[in-house]
Amino acid sequence: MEGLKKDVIRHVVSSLGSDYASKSAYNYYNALALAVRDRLIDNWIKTQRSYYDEKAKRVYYLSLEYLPGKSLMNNLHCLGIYETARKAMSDLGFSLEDLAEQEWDAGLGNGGLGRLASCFLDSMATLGIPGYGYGIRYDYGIFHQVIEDGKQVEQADNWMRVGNPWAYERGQHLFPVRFFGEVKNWTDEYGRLRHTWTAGDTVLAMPCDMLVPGWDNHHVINMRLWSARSDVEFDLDFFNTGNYLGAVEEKIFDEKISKVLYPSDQIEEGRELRLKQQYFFVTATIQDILRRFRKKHQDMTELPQSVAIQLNDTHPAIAIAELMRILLDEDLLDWEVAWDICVSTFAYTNHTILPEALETWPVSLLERMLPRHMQIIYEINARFLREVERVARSEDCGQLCHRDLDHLKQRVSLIQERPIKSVRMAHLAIIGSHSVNGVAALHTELLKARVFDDFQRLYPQKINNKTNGVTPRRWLWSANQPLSRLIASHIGTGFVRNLDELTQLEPLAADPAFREAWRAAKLENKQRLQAYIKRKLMRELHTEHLFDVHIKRIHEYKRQVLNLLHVVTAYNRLRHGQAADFTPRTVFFGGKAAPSYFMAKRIIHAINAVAATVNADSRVNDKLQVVYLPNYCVSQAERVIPATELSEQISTAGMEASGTGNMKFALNGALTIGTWDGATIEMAQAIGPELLFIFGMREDELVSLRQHGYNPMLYYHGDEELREALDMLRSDAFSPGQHGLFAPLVDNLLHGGDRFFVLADYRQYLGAQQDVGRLYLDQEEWTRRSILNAARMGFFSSDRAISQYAREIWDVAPMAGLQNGKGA
Ligand code: CJB
Repeated sequence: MEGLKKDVIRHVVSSLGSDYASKSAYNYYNALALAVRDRLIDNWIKTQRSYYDEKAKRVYYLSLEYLPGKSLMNNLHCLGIYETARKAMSDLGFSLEDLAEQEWDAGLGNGGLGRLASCFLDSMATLGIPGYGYGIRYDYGIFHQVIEDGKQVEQADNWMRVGNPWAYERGQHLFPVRFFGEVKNWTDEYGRLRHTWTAGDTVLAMPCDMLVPGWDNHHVINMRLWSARSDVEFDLDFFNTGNYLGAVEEKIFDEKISKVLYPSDQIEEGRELRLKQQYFFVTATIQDILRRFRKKHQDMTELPQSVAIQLNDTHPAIAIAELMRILLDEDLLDWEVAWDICVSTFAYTNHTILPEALETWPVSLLERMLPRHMQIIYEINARFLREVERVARSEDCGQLCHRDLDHLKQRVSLIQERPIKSVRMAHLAIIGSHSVNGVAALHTELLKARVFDDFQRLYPQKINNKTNGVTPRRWLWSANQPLSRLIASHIGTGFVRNLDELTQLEPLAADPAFREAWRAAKLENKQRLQAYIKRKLMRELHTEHLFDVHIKRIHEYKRQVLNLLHVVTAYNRLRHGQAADFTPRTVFFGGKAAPSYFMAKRIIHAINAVAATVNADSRVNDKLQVVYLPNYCVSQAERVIPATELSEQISTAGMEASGTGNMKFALNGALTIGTWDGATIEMAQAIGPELLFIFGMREDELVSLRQHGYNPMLYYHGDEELREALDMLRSDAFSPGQHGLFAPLVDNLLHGGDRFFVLADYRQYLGAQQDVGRLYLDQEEWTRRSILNAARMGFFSSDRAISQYAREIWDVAPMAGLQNGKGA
């Protein structure tokens, strides 16, 4: 402890240039972070060296998004020095919790996809998998959300303003990134046509490394994020003629590439800068991968034995064309050889079946920005369509006439003709990869049967499932110390590395003393949340209420509106005196809406409007409260999830690819009210469906309802309570003086087809909520179920998921000496 204290003081003085006596929390947080980073860097260097020494096959995880959140507490726990740090900082006059508040969340992602990437890096580090995360170091991450007059207002997330003590910026290792220009043809000595791309513009990519430690194992992997740097400092001509701003203009323009994360989430944002971001990070990454590979290899055909590249959704899919370009134009390989290398190296994860989220890029844009890549994509497509024809003709399917073949080719082509001629990035990713995986069992089945059914017929082995998981280090151990300590006092700490060990809790569910201790841990977390809400929102929570939580991105398919209709109905019953047996509850909502997503923003407004009315109504507000948590982010989730008793997972069946929040809640002992969707299905199977509150129509039932003509008006006319709730929303009951404010929401349900079947599931949802309320009154039974939920969550560790990727897709083994998680 004395060593750590000395290091912190030294950093306050020599790294931060401050007087250690000034006791600024900001300085002491930074100094502590630097002292912790010092303790990681030796192991990081040793880890990197060991990959070379052992000729390890490396995994590269390419993702345009990461959501690490805050690093301090997690890193202290991984290093096993949390208690030491707590005491050291207390000796220096600080509470560790308060210092940790100084850190800004690294919010380099939108939601589940980015957070999954961060969980996966944590698991690779813990399992000893030689892995790297690659992405972009955005200067501005996901916007900061404030709620003003009930509406979402976006503010810039200037997280870099105060510096980032965790990152190493490596300004000396720059990689060139080229755009635009033209392609020249030439003939090589064997008479083969060759191509050279001469670029128009060049930008530089600078690596920033963030160290990701494993749990208690000395294995520290790298998250390498690229930052754009101009290759011109000043244009001296402008400068000399006195045009100072003109002189820096190009520099500013170039560096714009890594300026800001696109805040869209599963909605189309086909902007030129976004494509630039994708290519910028992809080419820098591929250059870096090949630089490392070429240190030990000359023969490029050995690449797939040394390198596995996982594409996190289609955002990095242009990597396939980029690797082809390098192999063809720089290494001068033949097409077939280059293509085999590519397909064996790449694998692709799909995260959504929402049609509006499947990326396409206009051919005209690609031709201009990446002319050589567009040529390569055309060639990939031509060869692929010939192969489709060959397979289709050779198949014993007599019914396949030419017309069908033409349709098949149109459906699977990399190019879609309408509404504008574009490249389908998912098709490029499928064709250029040896593995395509979905992220939960139902999702993968839907990929096979619906979205990519043609590809499933063409490549029956390619599509496979890897159900998502979450890291127990952050989402149980670090976020929920009261519960973790209780668990550890009964079954030891092995569960942090091997989550299956939680099954040892099962017999304890029958022990009244353990149940009481379990409830005490929950209450402690509820009180912590209460204190936080009081500080941030100046609101007093009732900790004896059932804490019912719906936090995630705001999206119509996630159906926050269904939850809101339940709240309005409960409000009406209470007002009308029809709810004598109502179980008091506080309903929390939280989440960000894409700034360009009108309906999602209006939903936030409606939630806040209902909250204002309900909370101000003294007839009901001792029994029902609604809280909107502004600026939902990773660190907020770490506070809220441990305090949650009811987890809302109510997406339209078939629409949520997996969900990972669902896992975090159950792991922390919340019971789930949910639909038969995503990974909630597998959770119900693992836990026992009777221990969750499952309701609503299943995916196949919805398909059939749609086919037979779904008429939301029937539900409206047939259900008095539903009608009352919708009429109130449409009137100015929640928006005094602003009649019609929420009419778009209601019209969308009643006259817009209710694409997400909110009305169809309303009545069943109400029934399930009633069951919840009843069960909550029986605290012993509720606690028993809560314990069993957590005890049966072992499968949903990201360690299990990463082990499957490593074995079944990457063919990568943990580093020797780390298999059992022991440090070298
Ligand atoms: N997902 O967060 C995103 N962004 C996308 O653009 C597409 C999907 C989410 O990915 C998670 C991780 O796989 C899933 O759990 C979640 O269902 C999905 O919506």
